[in-house]
Amino acid sequence: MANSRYEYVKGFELDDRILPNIWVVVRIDGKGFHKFAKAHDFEKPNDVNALNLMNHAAVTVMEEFRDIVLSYGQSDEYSFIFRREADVYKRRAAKILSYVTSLFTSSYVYNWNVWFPNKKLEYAPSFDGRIVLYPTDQNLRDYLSWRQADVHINNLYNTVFWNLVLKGGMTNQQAENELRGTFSADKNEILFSKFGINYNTIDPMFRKGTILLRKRTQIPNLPNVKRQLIIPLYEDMIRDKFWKEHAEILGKYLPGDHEYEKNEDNDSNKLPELVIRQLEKLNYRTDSNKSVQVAK
Ligand SMILES: Nc1nc2c(ncn2[C@@H]2O[C@H](COP(=O)(O)OP(=O)(O)OP(=O)(O)O)[C@@H](O)[C@H]2O)c(=O)[nH]1
Ligand SMILES: [Mg+2]
Repeated sequence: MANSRYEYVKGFELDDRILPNIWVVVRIDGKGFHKFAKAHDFEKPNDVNALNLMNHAAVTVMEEFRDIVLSYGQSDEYSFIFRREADVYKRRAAKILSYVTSLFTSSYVYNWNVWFPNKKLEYAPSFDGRIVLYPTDQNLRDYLSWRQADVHINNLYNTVFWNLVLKGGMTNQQAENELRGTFSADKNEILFSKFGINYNTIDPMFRKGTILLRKRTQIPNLPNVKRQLIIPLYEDMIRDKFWKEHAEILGKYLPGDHEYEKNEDNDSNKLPELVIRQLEKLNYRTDSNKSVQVAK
C-alpha cells in the first residue's frame, strides 16, 4: 500500500552515511574468547589452526568486499581497512559493520571443520564490531602500528608465561609474579636462558600477526600465470619499508605484484594453505605436497 498512514515511521531511520574521503576501519573481536579458547582446548599461547581459521574468515570478507585494501589479524581480532573512495552500500555505517561482522562470523563457523577436522564446535561463537574513521594516512599507519605493537607486547608476555607454566612447572600465580615489572629484554633473557628459545625464531604469524593483501601473484609451477589472490604476510608495518614495498595501499589502489619462490629442496613450492584453497577454487589442482600442478 503506497503512502499508508504508517509510512511516517520510515523517517525515524537516520542517515548514517560515513564521511567521504576518509579511511574506514572495521574491527571485529571475539566475544569471551578466553572461555571459547578453553572450551576448545586451543594451544597456548598460540593455536596455529585457530589463527588460520580467523585468517580464512577474513579472506571470505575480503573476497566479498573488494574495497578492503588490507586486513590485519591477531588473537581473536581482525581489522579491515576500506580505501578512502569505497562506495560500498553508499557508505552506510550500519550496513557495512553488520555485514562484515556477520559474514566473518558465519565463515568462521562454516570453515571450522577445515581447520579442526577432529574437534566439535561446542557452541556458537560471536564477534563484536566497530567502525573507526581515520582522516590521514599517518593516522591509519599509527592505528596499524598500535595493533602490531600490541601483538608484540602480548605475545612476548604470553610466550614466556606459558613456558614458565607448561615447561617450568610454575603455577599461573608464580609465573605472574616472576614477570611482574620485567622489560622486553628480561623476558627475552628468561626465554633464552631457561628454555633455549630465541624469540626471533618463533613463527612470524605469532610475533607479527597476519596481514592480508590482494596481490597479482606469480605461482612458480605456473610460469605464465598471474592470479589475483589474497595473500598472507607477516611483515613489520611499523617501519617505512612495508609502506614502500606495498605502495598501492596508500597510493592509487591497484593490487601490487607478489611472487612465490620455488622451494630449493624439492623443486615444488610450498604455498600457504590459505593460498592453496583460493587456487583450488579457481580449479587449479594441487598434489599431496601442496605444490600446484599445471593449470586447470
Ligand atoms: N589458548 C589460546 N587462547 C587464545 C588464542 N587466541 C586468543 N585466545 C584467547 O582469547 C583472548 C582474547 O582476548 P580478549 O578479546 O581481550 O578477551 P575475551 O575473553 O575475548 O573478552 P572480550 O573480547 O571482552 O569479550 C585471549 O586473552 C586468550 O584467552 C590462542 O591462539 N590460543
Ligand atoms: Mg575478545
